[in-house]
Amino acid sequence: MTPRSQQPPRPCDPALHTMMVRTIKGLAMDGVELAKSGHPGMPMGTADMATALWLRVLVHDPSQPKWPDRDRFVLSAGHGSMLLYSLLHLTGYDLPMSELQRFRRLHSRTPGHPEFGHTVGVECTTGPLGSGFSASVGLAIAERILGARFNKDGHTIVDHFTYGICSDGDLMEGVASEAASLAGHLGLGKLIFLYDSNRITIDGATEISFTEDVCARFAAYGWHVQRVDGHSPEAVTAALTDARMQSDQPSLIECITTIGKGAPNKAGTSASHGAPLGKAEVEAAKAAMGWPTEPTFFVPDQLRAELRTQGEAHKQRRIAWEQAFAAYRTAYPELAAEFETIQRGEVSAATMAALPSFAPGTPLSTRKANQKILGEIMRVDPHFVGGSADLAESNGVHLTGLPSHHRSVPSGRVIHFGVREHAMGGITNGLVLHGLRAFDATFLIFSDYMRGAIRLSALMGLPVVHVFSHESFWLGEDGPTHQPIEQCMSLRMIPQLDVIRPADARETVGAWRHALQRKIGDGPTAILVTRQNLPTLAESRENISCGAYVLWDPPGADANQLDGILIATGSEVSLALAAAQKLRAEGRAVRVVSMPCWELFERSDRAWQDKVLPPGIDKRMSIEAGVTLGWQRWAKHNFGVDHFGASAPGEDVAKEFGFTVDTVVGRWLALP
Ligand SMILES: Cc1ncc(C[n+]2csc(CCOP(=O)(O)OP(=O)(O)O)c2C)c(N)n1
Ligand SMILES: [Mg+2]
Repeated sequence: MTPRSQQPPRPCDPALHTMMVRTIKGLAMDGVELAKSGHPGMPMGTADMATALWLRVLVHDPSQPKWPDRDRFVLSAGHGSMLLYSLLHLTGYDLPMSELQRFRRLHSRTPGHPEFGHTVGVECTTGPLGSGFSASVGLAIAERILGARFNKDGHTIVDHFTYGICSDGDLMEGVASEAASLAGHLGLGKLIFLYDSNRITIDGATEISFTEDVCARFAAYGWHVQRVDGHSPEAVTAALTDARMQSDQPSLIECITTIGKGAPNKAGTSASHGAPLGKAEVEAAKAAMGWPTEPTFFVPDQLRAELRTQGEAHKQRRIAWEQAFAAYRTAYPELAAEFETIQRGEVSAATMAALPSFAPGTPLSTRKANQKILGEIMRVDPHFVGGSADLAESNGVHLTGLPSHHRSVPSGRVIHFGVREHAMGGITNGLVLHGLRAFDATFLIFSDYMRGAIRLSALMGLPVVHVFSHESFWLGEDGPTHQPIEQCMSLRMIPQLDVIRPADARETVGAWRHALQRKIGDGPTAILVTRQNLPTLAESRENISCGAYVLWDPPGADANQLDGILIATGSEVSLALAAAQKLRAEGRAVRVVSMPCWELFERSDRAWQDKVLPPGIDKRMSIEAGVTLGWQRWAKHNFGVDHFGASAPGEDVAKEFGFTVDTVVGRWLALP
């Protein structure tokens, strides 16, 4: 098969192009009008470039939306969702007209911004500007890693492009700049962005806030850049052809456009950005392009017929790939089976079996435990990829002996994200959207820098693993700028994200076991690991699927006669244990509950919850080196840190803040 980069653009009758552009404009105007909200300007301004891409270049099969070797298309400017919904509908995805007519309505498949997993053909949730751009970089890296692993002489199984459309707002965002910088460094030749350069944002013309030379900036990042008339199908197609031939540089095609093109009074102004055009303007726009006012949502029969024919050609191309894959299966049965495992989104049994065990006794930081676990996973699982934002050693994700991803090492699965936390999160989302399993890593404090991406990993239900080290003031000398106080609790507030703060090496194994078991649709896992050593406890568990468990009961004490319960997480579990043992010596029977993961405990059944925290025992104290806000859910009394940290050795800070056995014992004894 000719490499996709060499395949010429498909021929297209200019009249058909024009008809499709007008149809998209009509659908966008009518959809927004009916919904009484939405963004008509972007779809109208980009209908030309999108039509050129979808009619002439994009390789996909709407009848098999999950075909592994399809080109990916990401609408980073997610507010222009009616563009994507129109394209999906017209080209034959399972998105009927009735759904376009329910744009932005409750339970429709056409939400305000495109949502992955909700609408067929949507490759990535977009809307927060810049995020789709960064995820696209992840998709392109994944394609390169998979190509390096699976393609063999005479058998090209993975060979597709990642295309996107981004807007002024996308390219103003830091996350896109970070991601573009890394994409340029990596030389991702199969990543191509069309930039809708309409020089309009919500507040007006970009001259009020965005006047740099974007092409020069991207050229400096190492991108191949072109500037074309975004309303010329020939110019856009030629630029796409040129871009596809740049095998060692990602491409930005700045398309000069007019927002709301076709709206006689509102085109070229921010008035067309984010509100219905209004009946009169829609009628005038339709009249100007020779379009009927009624019926609304008009699609010419001829366009439908043409697109059906094209759909058939797409299908044939996909079938040819299936045949190539069948030959591949004969030649490389093991690799073919592996490829299919990835498509199913499964983690192999071999990977689960590779998780190490830790014997009680030797003190070990949980980041070091993490390093050992991750090393084993990466060694046995060729689909596991990831890296850190310049903190590999510190985060416990430094993996010796594994090559780093680089333009000259496309098979490398260790990614050096550089100091780019937000893009790291977005790129990792893209890697997982492509079917790989992926982790990223930084200090917990900098999870704030990547929160937008973490939230999207949760919203998309992606089983990303976020490794966060240096997870409390115990990190010590770096001081309050680096000591997380509110981060752990604030991550717990994100739905679908499971936050695990393991007590020791054994619970860290449990954290990974859980993270690996999550699938697309379930959501991400954040694993919070320590800088400092912790005792590896004989009482802890390697299976934490219940979220919390009784770590220790005073020997001989009747469960119904307990004085109370200490509930702790992470590094405070061993502290709570020592305090409870001391209290026992003073005649108090205090249970210790380790609660590494709130979310899992909440999802466990009621009987288990009551067993761990019997409703009759309400003298409970939580201990966690972070804010206490929220702990009232589990314990009447709460011990934590409700102020910023301090720069000093960790032990000294702990003493200052009262995280010592004696202080905890004293606090317990002082409880009412
Ligand atoms: C991170 C983020 N900040 C703010 C917004 C709100 N917002 C939506 S579109 C937009 C800017 C619109 O300008 P542009 O991206 O050029 O799109 P156009 O108006 O040209 O369609 C803004 C600020 C957002 N979606 N995401
Ligand atoms: Mg704009």
